[in-house]
Order: sequence, then structure tokens, then C-alpha cells
Amino acid sequence: MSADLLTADLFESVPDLRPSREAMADGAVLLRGFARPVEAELIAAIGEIVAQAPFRHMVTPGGHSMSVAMTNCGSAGWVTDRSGYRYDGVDPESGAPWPAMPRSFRVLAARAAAEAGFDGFAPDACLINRYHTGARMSLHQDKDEDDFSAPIVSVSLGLPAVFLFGGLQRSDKPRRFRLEHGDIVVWGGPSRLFFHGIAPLADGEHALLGRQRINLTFRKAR
Ligand code: MD6
Ligand code: FE
Repeated sequence: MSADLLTADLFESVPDLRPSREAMADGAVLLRGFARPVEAELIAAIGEIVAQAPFRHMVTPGGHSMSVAMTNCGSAGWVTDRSGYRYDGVDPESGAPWPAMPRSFRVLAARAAAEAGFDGFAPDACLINRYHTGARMSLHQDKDEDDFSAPIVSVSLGLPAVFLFGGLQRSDKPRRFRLEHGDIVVWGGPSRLFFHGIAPLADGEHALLGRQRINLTFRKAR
């Protein structure tokens, strides 16, 4: 076995030995455990949001129901239906505006962005993704936003997942990064439009969130 493989095994099985900060690409950085100090506030706030705007399986323009369940908070919510992808200020299920973005969310996203070199990040959209066992996100680009100069800040909670991180072409072979509870990916600049996805979620039990992974993706949509 090569030294590389041995090192990969070691780092995956002993999370505490992995670096707290890892460059993923030019413009993309993984901040391990950055959200841990505020995990309880985040989880409580997610509960309040979901009580107003429940998770739902949205339908793609091609007519497929997504395996990931979604909701939003903030003035712009990402939605998909048969007519396409868009940001909408209103929850199509209720006709009401999406729940406001909690201050704890905005503060965390801005601090993580600043840590990665993006000062003044002021997200107006927070997409909340919920993965149960087997749920996955196929390779895609985030390109429904008006302004690609702002980064995206992505917070992982609950069960670990394998993040697939490709390049500017769909055919670029993705690299795999394990994202654990509390990890944040900040991503902008030259890699802002890289293809990426999430491999099917493995079953497990998380001490705070049970058998699920929740991802918060903060964006400046408008
Ligand atoms: C997820 N994340 O982590 C899905 N997109 O569940 C994304 O699709 C994503 O994490 C853009 C930037 C960061 C992300
Ligand atoms: Fe994405």
C-alpha cells in the first residue's frame, strides 16, 4: 500500500489529527469544527425555522423528486419546481415569506467568510438541506445567484458526509472531502463555479441530530 493511502486512512479514522484548516482549491477552504461552539444555538434555530417552513422534497425541472429535503430562511429562498430553479422571497408551500435569518446564522457565516479572507459577507439566503440515509446531491454548480463575487458559506451538522469537489467542467474528476459535524466550507473566487455534490449518506447515529445530516448553505443571492 502506498504511503498516501496509509495517510488517508489514518486521517479519516482519527479526526482529531486532521488539520483545523485545509485549502481545498484556490478560493475554497475547509474550516474544521468552526461551528462547534454555537451548535446548540444553530440546532434550536433550525427547529424554529422548520416549524414555520417544514422540510419538503422539491421537484427538479426534469420532474424528479430530490432525495434531499429542503427549506430556507432569509429574504431569498432557493426553490426548484417543474418551471426551473430560482430564488423566491415566498415559500411556495405556504405563500408566506421565508422565516427571517437568525442573527446567530448571519454572525457565524460572516465570521467564517472573514476567516477565509472574504470580509463583509452579508448573506440574504440560507438554504437548509436535510439528508437521511442514502440521500445524495448529484454534481452541480451554484449559479442561480446574481453576484458570483460573494463566497458561499456551507455549514455541516449531524452525520458525516463525503463532499465531491470537481472543477469547472462536469467531466473533471471530483476529489473527496469528509465533512463532519461543525465543519464549514467557505468557497469563492476562482472555484466559485466548480462542480460539486454529496455522495449517498451512510447510515449512522449522531449524538445531537440522530440519523441525519443537516447542511446550511449561505449565499448572497441578490
Ligand atoms: C451540502 N452543499 O453540503 C450541499 N454548494 O449538503 C452544496 O451544494 C454547496 O456545500 C455550494 C457551496 C458549498 C456547498
Ligand atoms: Fe451547491
